[in-house]
Amino acid sequence: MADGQASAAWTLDQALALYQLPLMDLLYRAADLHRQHFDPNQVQISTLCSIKTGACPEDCAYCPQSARYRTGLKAEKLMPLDQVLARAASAKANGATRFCMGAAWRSPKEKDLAAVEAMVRGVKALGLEACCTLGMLEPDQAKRLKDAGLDYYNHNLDTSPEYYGEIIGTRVYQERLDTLSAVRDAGMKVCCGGIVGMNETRADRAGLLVALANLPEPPQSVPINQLVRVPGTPLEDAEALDPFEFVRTIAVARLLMPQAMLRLSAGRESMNDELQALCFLAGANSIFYGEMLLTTANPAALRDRALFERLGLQPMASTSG
Ligand code: SAM
Ligand code: DTB
Ligand code: SF4
Repeated sequence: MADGQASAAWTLDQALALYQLPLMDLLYRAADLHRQHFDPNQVQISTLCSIKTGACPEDCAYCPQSARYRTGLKAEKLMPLDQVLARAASAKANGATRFCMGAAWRSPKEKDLAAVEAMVRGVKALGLEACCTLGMLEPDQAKRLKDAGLDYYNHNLDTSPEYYGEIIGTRVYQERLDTLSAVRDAGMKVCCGGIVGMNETRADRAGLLVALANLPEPPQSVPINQLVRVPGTPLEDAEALDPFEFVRTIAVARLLMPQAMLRLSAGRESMNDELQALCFLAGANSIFYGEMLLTTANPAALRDRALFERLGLQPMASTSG
């Protein structure tokens, strides 16, 4: 560990034992630990922008942007700089503190990276935190993004090492770990999480959380996505996850990674306010805000504002984590 205090690695059995607790005990423990590290009434707000949409060569079974599946998505070229910055300005005006730019690439090409560097500089000049998710990165590419001012890089493990091969065939788990090392070594904050609701077992969900918690440093930001079942993708008919199992996943993530920002990511559109409130109680403290995720719907800003009002939640000013 960076502070010299070796912390024991989490085991799958430990994570599964937490999952198996009575829900009230699990929630109580997660909420208690959450309060030791965060103000439980503050939620960080990020807005997503798809800077390059669709026609992706990868085969991720959940993804509407893969060129291999007929999802009816219209592919678009890289968004011009002025349009990206107009989106960022509007995200800021609506209360977001972080602007996350996503591109449907396996990895960025040279000319793409130069364009993204300019976007990062522009977003930073607006006074926003900047995050990118562009696929795999080489160490020199990570350094360039860091030099441009990028705060966070999002690259997910997506699922357990054991289940991974059922979901993605075009890149292996180790390549994901290598990208995360490049991001960490460049001095950027790591945003890394996964997806649940892909017909995986509880052991896979626990395995994902253990893999995240046991990275050389736990990620500063952990997005937990519930699969958005997009027609045309191989997972369009995946079995819906029990909402309490989703809440358990948030709680176990909080217990394994006490200091991480834990983001309630994709899937909120299909969650009611009561379920989201339970997720905040279990330790979620970050959301994507704005009508769209990358290509699918997110709750309307008006609905989220009403939710914050109902729950007495405040948007977080800015974060260090
Ligand atoms: N192409 C880059 C990559 O895969 O690293 C960046 C963009 S990719 C869309 C970012 C993440 O979005 C994926 O790793 C996955 O976790 C999430 N995602 C994509 N489609 C999703 C879906 N249908 N439901 C939930 N999460 C999804
Ligand atoms: C993450 O873990 N979830 C976000 C963000 N990182 C880039 C993306 C969710 C995408 C959901 C499907 C879509 O809208 O295309
Ligand atoms: Fe491409 Fe990323 Fe979608 Fe995989 S998740 S198909 S890499 S856009």
